[in-house]
Amino acid sequence: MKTNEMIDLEDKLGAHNYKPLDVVLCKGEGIWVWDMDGNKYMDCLSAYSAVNQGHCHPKIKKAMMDQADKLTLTSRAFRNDQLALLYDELCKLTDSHKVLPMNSGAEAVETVIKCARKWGYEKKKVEQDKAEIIVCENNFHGRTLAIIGFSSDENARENFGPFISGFKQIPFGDADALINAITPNTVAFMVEPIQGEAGVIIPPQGYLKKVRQVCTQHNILFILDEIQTGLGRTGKLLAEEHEGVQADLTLIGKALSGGFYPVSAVLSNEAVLGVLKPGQHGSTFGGNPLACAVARQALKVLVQENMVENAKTMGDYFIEKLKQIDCPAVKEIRGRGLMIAVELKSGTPGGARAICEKLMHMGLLCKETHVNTIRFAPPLVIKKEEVDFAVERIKLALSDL
Ligand code: IF1
Repeated sequence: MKTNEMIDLEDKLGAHNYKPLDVVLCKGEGIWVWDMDGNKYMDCLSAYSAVNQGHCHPKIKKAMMDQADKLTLTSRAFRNDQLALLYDELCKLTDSHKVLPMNSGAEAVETVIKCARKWGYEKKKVEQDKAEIIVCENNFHGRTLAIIGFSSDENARENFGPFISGFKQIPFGDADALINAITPNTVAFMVEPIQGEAGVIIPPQGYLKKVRQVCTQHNILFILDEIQTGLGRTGKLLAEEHEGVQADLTLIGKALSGGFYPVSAVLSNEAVLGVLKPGQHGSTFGGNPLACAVARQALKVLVQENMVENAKTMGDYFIEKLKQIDCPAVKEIRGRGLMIAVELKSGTPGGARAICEKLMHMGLLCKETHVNTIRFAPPLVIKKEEVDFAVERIKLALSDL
């Protein structure tokens, strides 16, 4: 089947809940992907940071194949020989004490909402059904009904109501706003260390430290959603390390499997996750041996191949080179590690999407977020000369603005 036939068939039979670039990919290796016509592209999205280790990493693939030959799924009615090893390796790597494995990021977010509420009623003695969780405006935590209920993105919420109550939004980056929003019923504050979908919004230095203190002071659970920022993306294993804070519950997903399989996890401790008793939460695939084997190897290669350090050095270099581009249409260039955004001035003809389409024709795949911001998030294995490849093309694509 030809490319345009594939596109037509996909558009005819598939729901249009995405507006993808018209590129039909069929192969991936490292930072490179190929389309059906043999054209090669640099992937500067990494499946929204789920492919931090690079496409089809051979060692993760081997771990998946080997495990697939042995045992893939048992349900949690029985134990398996991969789960405790993943727990042990995850806890050692992230200084956590208890893990709850799930599948998608949104499932991990739903899990943490349930745990925070249950902890609130049973430990903090909050009045039944009055638990409040504070989140930030312009958050992105997933697409379930509970989660979009506390989204500030109209497009993500419109006509999906009625929503679940018990959530309060405050401005991102403002610790005083958190203090003012707290009531005796507040059980948790959940936030992304850097807001991804909002356009790589980095909070003021000291924000995470301040909100950590406020949560401790008011006996409120501090929840960090590191599903996108975690596992090396910002140049640290977890973005919380930039401020030396530790959340009460940390969410990871995406690159936890290196893009081979949906794997997510809630990292916490006995004091919080201990509120869950048998039969009170779970999922068919959560913690399955195939997911655990893949996740264990995905974590190993991340560390053994120094991908976190590379994200830091290559990210600094990428941002430095981008800032040298002299383009009047650019409003701001920002990022941390290899989580980078170029924001165009509002009113730029064609907006960010037009630049993404131009870059596609130059062999670079990236994604706009909202109207004027382009995200650049290549796999963490990118080399210096490959950053030069990207910057050259970005400069060219911006040149006639
Ligand atoms: C889509 C966005 C990114 C996330 C954070 C939880 C989740 C995500 C910080 C939920 C997922 C994905 C979802 C995907 C596109 C992508 C995305 F554009 F939607 F917002 F990355 F920025 N917390 N983000 O970023 O994890 O359930 O998807 O496994 O929905 O289009 P999930």
